[in-house]
Amino acid sequence: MRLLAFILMLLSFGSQALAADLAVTVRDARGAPVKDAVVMLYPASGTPPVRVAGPYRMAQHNIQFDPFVLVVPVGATVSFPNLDNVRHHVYSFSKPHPFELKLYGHDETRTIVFDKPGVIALGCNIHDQMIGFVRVVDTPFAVKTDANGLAVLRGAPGGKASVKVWHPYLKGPGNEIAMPAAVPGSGTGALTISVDLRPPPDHAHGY
Ligand SMILES: [Cu+2]
Repeated sequence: MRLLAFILMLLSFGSQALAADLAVTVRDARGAPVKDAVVMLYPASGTPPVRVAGPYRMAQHNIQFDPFVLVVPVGATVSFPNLDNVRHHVYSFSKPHPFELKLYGHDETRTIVFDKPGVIALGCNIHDQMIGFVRVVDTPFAVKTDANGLAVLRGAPGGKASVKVWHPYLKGPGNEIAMPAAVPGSGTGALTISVDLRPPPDHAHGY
């Protein structure tokens, strides 16, 4: 019994020592924080499967998509509730999952299952100023930056990794950049990434 307890203690110590957090700050070329960037971590030792939990929701509210960027794991079911008193007609031409939700009104909702990783750019046929994105990720370590440009990836295995940063207006192939990173064996590591952004597109012409 004592031996078992000892082994369990070792195991729990071991798993704690091997996982850590990585605090990633994303800044633009002028050093200002970049919000709504999606930071994704891929451990060199292998990426664990994503966990689909939810609920995942992309609302239409005040004639805008809310949130502007939604991060979901591959396989997620996303609802698109209309909280406005006007009708919306949500669509996407994006390759991973083109779709169209024909005109629907207040308090109605529709759901879509996103079964491939990638970027889903959203628009509304009625309101050109409505722009939103669903970033479908294939790693459990993916977080959107907050107003301070900060995304904390929690419980990642220590060791070498690759970090990708995506933002809808980031200059780079697929609006994304990738770089090597190291996750510490315990505690919290820190990484600052600088990105170049394009100005947002002219909303009057849609996306
Ligand atoms: Cu609309």
